[in-house]
Amino acid sequence: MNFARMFCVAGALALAPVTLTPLGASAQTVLRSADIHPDGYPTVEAVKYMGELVKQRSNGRLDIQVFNNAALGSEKDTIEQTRFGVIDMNRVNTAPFNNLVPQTQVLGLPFLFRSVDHMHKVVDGPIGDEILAAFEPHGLVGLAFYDSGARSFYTTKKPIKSVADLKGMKIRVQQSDLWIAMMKAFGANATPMPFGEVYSSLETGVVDGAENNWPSYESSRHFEVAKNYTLTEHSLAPEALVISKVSWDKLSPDDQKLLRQAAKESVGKMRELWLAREKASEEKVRNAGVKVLTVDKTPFIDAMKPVYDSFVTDPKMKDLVTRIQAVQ
Ligand code: BDP
Repeated sequence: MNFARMFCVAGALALAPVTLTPLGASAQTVLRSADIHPDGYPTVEAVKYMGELVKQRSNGRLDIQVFNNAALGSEKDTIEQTRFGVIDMNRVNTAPFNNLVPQTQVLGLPFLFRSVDHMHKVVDGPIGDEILAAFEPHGLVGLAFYDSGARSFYTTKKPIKSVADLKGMKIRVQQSDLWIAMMKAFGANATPMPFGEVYSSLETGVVDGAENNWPSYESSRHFEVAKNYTLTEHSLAPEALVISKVSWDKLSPDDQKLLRQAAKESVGKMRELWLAREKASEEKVRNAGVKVLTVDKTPFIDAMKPVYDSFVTDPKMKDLVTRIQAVQ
């Protein structure tokens, strides 16, 4: 009896913010969204596009304001702020979420996806939704995955022509244990740091190299100081778009639906922009004199066995990897 009553009270309280939040016809909710990339970068433009959709469909009641260029801080910091509702939304690569939401690690596993098409099929299907749902216990609601192309190594002095060349090199990585392990397995010394510190670290020799996709290599101007780009294409780790659970819970179920739908629709737009930007960025850096090297990927793939051995251990992770591999 008492339990039943407690349950009812708890249920009413849980519903209270949703039903009683005064999001009346005139109230306006502006969601602040963080991104480290500059204007024109596909992730930034995709979230702006999503903002247009929600504004239109809510008759101006809902809006999204993108604070890009790392105006709200580095990714690690903005993730924390988003968890606590200081920032409403965030677009970040999946790697900085790896330690917090272990299920996201699977998307960054080296050489797991056979192609971009394979990655799309996985993130667009039930596995993608399952990983998005895994953010929720950590104060975040996963809305969508965006493309991030393939990541490859770039170095300041010695070009990487084989796995052996990576031995002892200081390579900047994103702040994720999985990525640190990957560098170790390649024989390199992983140096985790925020993206904003990479240019000067390359320039001053704090690191010998880093790794990223064409658009980030270009927009960050890392190509000016690290001119050897080796097409290892070791990971297709996508970007994630999340909203704070605190902000989410203040929205009505209808508005939550509207946001989810607009986020999903922004994915198509993002992919279009991404394809064009990848080409343009590659052309720009090649014209700037970057040396692009191709390698036999087999030794790089083989070197990643210890990463799978230590990160794909528990049955759930194993099952996730098997299901991803089975997606045709
Ligand atoms: C870019 C991602 C960005 C990451 C950055 C990095 O879009 O979210 O911060 O790489 O390497 O490709 O830190």
